[in-house]
Amino acid sequence: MLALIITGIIVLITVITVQIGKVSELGAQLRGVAEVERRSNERTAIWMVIFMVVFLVFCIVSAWYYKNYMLGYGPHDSASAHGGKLDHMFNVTLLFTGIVFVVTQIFLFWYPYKYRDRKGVVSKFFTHNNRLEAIWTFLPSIVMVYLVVEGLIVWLEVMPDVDENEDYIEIEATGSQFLWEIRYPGPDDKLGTKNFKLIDPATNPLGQDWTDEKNIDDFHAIDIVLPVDKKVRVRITAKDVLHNFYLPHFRVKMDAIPGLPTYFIFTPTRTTEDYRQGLKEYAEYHVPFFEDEPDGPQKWEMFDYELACAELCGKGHYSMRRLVKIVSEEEYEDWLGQQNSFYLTNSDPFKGRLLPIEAKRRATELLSEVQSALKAEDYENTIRLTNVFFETGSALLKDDSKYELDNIVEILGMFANMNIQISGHTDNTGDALTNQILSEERAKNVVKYLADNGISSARLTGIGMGPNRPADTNDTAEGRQNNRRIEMRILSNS
Ligand SMILES: [Cu+2]
Repeated sequence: MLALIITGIIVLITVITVQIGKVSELGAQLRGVAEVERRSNERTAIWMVIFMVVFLVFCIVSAWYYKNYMLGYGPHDSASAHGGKLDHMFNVTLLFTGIVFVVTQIFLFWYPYKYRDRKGVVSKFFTHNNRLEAIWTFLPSIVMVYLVVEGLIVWLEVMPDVDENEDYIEIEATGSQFLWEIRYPGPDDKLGTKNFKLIDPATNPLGQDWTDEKNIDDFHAIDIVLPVDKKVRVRITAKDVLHNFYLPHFRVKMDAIPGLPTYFIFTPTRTTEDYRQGLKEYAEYHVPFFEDEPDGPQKWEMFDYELACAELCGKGHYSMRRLVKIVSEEEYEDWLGQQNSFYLTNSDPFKGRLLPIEAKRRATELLSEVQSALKAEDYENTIRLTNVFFETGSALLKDDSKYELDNIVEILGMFANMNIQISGHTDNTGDALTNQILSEERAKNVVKYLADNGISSARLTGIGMGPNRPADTNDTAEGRQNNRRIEMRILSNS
């Protein structure tokens, strides 16, 4: 029905237009063609001027009206150290192009009016004018040179890479259809190497090379969390097609290209909370965030910085959103403390054991334990070797015990006159004699490892204590676990 009515209206309008055309044709015949043409020219010329005025007023008023929606205006202040410079560049460019736009529009419509067909008035023709040539060559060149030079200066300020010894945080963003994977370097502050051949969507989505120690503590994050006022270098890459790493509030935008890592360096200068307080000043942020919850939180309270993909990368392109949270240094440290290494949580063959990278830290710890044991009277302090592991029910050392044992070898090298005793302990479950033998064998194997690694056997004693010296209760699983242990005691150091 509606289609029928619309068709009817269109037919009617066509008929009316044709009829009006016929009437004016008849009128023209009556008044004379020349007169009709003159009137038509006059009308068109006036309409051109009217259109120009309305159009320019519309452009300027709408730009002014919508300015708070543009980056760099109203609530959309830059939240990064370099952002202001880019905003300034955009404004300078807008100023020049704006002037050129307005002036050309005026000329475009004013001249058809001024030089409309009038009786007895003839246009002036000239073939060449040096002054005009000079003006329209030099003026644009000066403006262009200014824009290019200023642009280059800003580029050189914003884009240089970080210095090796500078204080900065490096994170990595990998784009893929359709999500951003964010990787942090973990406690060692270093991102591990990757190899695309190692990518396994389930267990190793980024293709991290687990033989690189730097990878062990790297963690993956859902949101980007960063401390305020700290330089950040983002490694940007992609796994499938072209994406674009875009942080509008920080004026950060860089292509993510498969096989060609790019980067962007920026310093966030305003925390999320601070930015929210800024938005609070604007009426358009004083509306409910959820339309159906008039008493719910307001728009400014719910604001979050965001990461988007600014490359039309496929059907799910819109879903590549991640939140960016800028927090204080303390909040950042807190958050870091809650993150778990991807390796440990997803593909950990060490499960709860010492990792090579932690073993290094343990070396310092062990050394300080030895030093405080040396200070104690009669070397009373025994040192528990928490990272010596055996196969279940066996005296066979596990491979990953070597880190702790190598640390002891090193310490015995440092204290060349130190003699030690290694004792094995068990819990009280099972047969007492078996336990006694097991503890002896375990202590012996530790001693053997140390001797095999260059420590004179004269400096080493190994004894088995069985369950006779419990360190904890034997009534709980945890207590028994504590009782099954290897200890080291310093016998002499002279
Ligand atoms: Cu994308």
